[in-house]
Amino acid sequence: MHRLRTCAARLRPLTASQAAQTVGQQQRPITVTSTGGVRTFQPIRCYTAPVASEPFLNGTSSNYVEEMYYAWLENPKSVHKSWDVFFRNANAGAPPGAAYQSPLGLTAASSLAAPQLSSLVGAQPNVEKLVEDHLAVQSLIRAYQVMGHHNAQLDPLGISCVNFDDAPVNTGFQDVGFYGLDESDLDKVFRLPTTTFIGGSESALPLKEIIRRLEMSYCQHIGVEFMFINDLEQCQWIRQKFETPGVMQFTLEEKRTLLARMVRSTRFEEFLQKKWSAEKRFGLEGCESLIPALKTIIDKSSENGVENVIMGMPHRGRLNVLANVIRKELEQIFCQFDSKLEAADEGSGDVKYHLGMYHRRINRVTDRNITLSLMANPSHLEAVDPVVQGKTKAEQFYCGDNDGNRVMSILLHGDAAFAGQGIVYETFHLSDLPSYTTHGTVHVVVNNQIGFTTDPRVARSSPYPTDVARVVNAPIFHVNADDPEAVIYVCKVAAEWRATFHKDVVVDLVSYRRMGHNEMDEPMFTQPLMYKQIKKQKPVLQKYAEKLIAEGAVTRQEYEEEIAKYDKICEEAHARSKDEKILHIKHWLDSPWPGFFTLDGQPKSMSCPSTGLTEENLNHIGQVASSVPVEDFTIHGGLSRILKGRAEMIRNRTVDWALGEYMAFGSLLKEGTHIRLSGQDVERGTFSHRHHVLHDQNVDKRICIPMNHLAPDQAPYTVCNSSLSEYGVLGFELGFAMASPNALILWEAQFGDFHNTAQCIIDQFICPGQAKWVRQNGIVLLLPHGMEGMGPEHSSARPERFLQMCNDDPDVMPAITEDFAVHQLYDCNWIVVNCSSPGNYFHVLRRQILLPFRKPLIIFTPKSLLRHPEARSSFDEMLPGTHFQRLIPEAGVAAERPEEVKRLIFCTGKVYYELTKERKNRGMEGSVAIARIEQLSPFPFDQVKSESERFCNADLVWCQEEHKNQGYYDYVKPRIRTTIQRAKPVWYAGREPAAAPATGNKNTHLMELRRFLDNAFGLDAFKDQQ
Ligand SMILES: Cc1ncc(C[n+]2csc(CCOP(=O)(O)OP(=O)(O)O)c2C)c(N)n1
Ligand SMILES: [Mg+2]
Repeated sequence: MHRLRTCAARLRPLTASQAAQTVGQQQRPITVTSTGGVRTFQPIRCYTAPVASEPFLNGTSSNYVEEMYYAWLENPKSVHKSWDVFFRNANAGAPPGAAYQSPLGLTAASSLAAPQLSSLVGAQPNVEKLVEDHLAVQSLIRAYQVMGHHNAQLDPLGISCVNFDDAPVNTGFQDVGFYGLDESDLDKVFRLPTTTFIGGSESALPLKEIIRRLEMSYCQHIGVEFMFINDLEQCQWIRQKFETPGVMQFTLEEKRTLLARMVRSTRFEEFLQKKWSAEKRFGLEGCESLIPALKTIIDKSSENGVENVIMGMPHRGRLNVLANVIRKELEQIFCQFDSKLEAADEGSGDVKYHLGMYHRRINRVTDRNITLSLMANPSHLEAVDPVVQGKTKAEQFYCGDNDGNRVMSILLHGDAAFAGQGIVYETFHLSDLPSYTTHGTVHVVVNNQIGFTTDPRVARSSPYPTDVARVVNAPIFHVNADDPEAVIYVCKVAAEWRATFHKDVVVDLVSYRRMGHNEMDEPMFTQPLMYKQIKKQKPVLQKYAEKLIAEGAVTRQEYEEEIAKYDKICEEAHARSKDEKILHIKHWLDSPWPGFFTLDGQPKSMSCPSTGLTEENLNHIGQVASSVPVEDFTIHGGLSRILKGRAEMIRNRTVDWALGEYMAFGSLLKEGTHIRLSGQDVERGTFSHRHHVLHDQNVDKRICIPMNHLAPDQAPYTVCNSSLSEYGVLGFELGFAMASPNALILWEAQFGDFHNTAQCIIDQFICPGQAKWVRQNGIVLLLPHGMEGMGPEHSSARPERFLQMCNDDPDVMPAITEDFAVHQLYDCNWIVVNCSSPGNYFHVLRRQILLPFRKPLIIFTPKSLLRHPEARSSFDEMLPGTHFQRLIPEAGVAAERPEEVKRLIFCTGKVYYELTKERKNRGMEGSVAIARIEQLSPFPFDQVKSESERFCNADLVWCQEEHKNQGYYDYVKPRIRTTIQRAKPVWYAGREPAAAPATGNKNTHLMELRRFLDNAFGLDAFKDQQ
């Protein structure tokens, strides 16, 4: 082995510097004219090792020679005789230029008898020409591998507008001149490089055959895009899959299964069209091979050990996928077309082509159990992508599937959406991150070459709709969807790729859309020529059936029977569907939580136990929070001080914000609840207060997460800095939270205002998710918020937006029952809180898990309060028996003689501290009471009522630091008014309405603060408004 390397190394050209030293030895370049133009070769006589000083060796050719050399070492007969002689001489130490000898016995006479061999030696020992031609062939092979897909016949309509601009593809017989070859070379035999598999068991082929085989591999109905992948093993793997002669052979059984699947796919759409021709269904016509494609990916993956497949897809073909891939009962699908169907579940429900589904069944091909789920999704194209990934990650995490061998995701896309939606890119960028990878997703694009009414020519700037996948080096298999066997083949390869490399892969089904965007649309308005062609297009099922009948794989009768069989299944299901009178959305759940609810889907109780902890427990968690639980670990000096500070607080039985969070997380972990905190820079915390991951100052990548050193039987704590994405990462965490109710999943925005780049996840999933899809979710959003003079950015987490989307009625006073607080939570669509103390933050986090149901929780979190000396809580507020306080009533001087209080100020969050300071400065502790509404929604009607009744002679003020058209005012005012039966006005003290969330000028900020504090404490301030 060593000898081989040394000898091969001696054959390498010099480096540039070495060449410079020996430049004097160089000879004049040789110029060769060929059909491809003029080529110049430098006869580099500058090798230090005399044996390698051959005129034909330059940088590129030496690679070729090296390859020959290895082949020769393995078997001297595998190379041409001339090489054999050359290597023998070189090995024997022949002087420069002398290693080559014209091989004896290969004369012009023998060349007549063996035309192929003669071509190598040719008219004589023109070794340069020999190497040149071999290199040319190598380049030609490479050209096919790189660009063969440009010439593949991918478009069933033959009108593809994929534009490769200035990238001409020089392949085929007619273009050999480009490589310096000519027609007379077509019959010459060339040795194949190791970077191709077209030879099968042959190591050399005539040029003509090389081209034919390359055309077969790269320019038929499959276009393989992979040469951008910078991993040799992966490239070789793909080459082997597509180049090996005869790889695309199908057994008779496989062909018949494929035909049966095509029958189901096609006849399902036809059945729906026949029965409900005026209903939208976003049919699959024109891309019917999607169904066998997905089934193949699933079969293959099941064969490779996958037990759970989580899928996300848009509207196109969704009903077909539900029926024929997930195997939802047909009557359940058909009954949804009945407009008289009554909804059995509370909530809005959703249209049929958005609902999700979960099904466990036996895979008929592998005879193994497989769970298939299709995630419910909104109309917003591609929004479900990160959600699917998060759910997949969670399923992998909870079953200990560290490499994604048992759980996988499949994502379907439309061509326009895949290219146009940025979330696709964000999702791809999660695919290889340690805390976010799902170990490879198979992406399938239904590329019908149109998006609604828009041509790809104006819908994207890249040649293919799939180019976005190149950023993660995912191979892309384009395939003509009118060739079902080619489709099945690429799907097999895609599934194998995922199982082998655990990386993403894309299948691009190049197809067409037979109808309009939906079945009522007229496509000829906008795509007249395309649709003229489509009208002429023979349906793929018909084409494939005719092919198989012609081959004798099936008889016409068998084919017709298959159709009749499926039509009968549909008819019978349709008859049964008429008995369905009620639509249960819960039958369309994509993520059931068995065991968490009662059998009929209700919470097991309607109460929430105390969220407090024992003193011992608080002390224990506090100690972990203020220490480094591993040996020989050097932390930063600044961090040592922080930990000392924590220890001091624990000794004093108090917590600040970071410790409050620690207590909540630590205790839940000890109780067996998994916690995952994700977002940008969450490990340390944007404001450097959290420090959940410690870094050894001396050892690279050595980290310690103390929260994972709490107890041997604790649940794991995952804290992970995310990519710089909100839409993708929030979607991911939402998906993660779907998998299990026994986990606290939190996403933290760097600053609260950044949540708006994830607005789609908030608006379409988090806010209405349960109403649309009867699916609960306990995700927590931590949104730093506060007007601290930092300018219009970074100040507001836009509480007004969250509050505007709460489903409680501002004008109806609810009946106050004993378990009102929990009932209210059960009925709401999400919980919105703004805690003013670390103790209350601690409680609300724990309550999130101790509640018998799950609701999204939005927490506006503080910035300056993280270090505010007054924003601390005593252990006393966190002991057993204590709870989250929805409203923190006035407990100071004003509470002693409430009837003498002139003003009751309601507020929330940080402004409380500004108000108490101002009240103290003004000496108004006895005349002004301040109550904090900690849980904004659902609104604590009961507690606001008792607080306002307690201070019965006080006027009422809502005070906020946000601008009037922002913040909480519009939400709280009508609710306070409803509570007090509109007996009094609710005055406003806060900033004036404004377009921006905050001023960029510090002085203006302070002036505004002064002004609204004056209003809040000026007992005559609202006289004029009365
Ligand atoms: C984010 C988003 N923007 C716009 C739309 C409206 N819309 C619905 S389908 C569609 C065209 C989708 O084209 P493509 O992705 O190619 O899927 P196809 O319908 O062709 O299968 C558009 C623009 C949407 N649903 N989501
Ligand atoms: Mg499309």
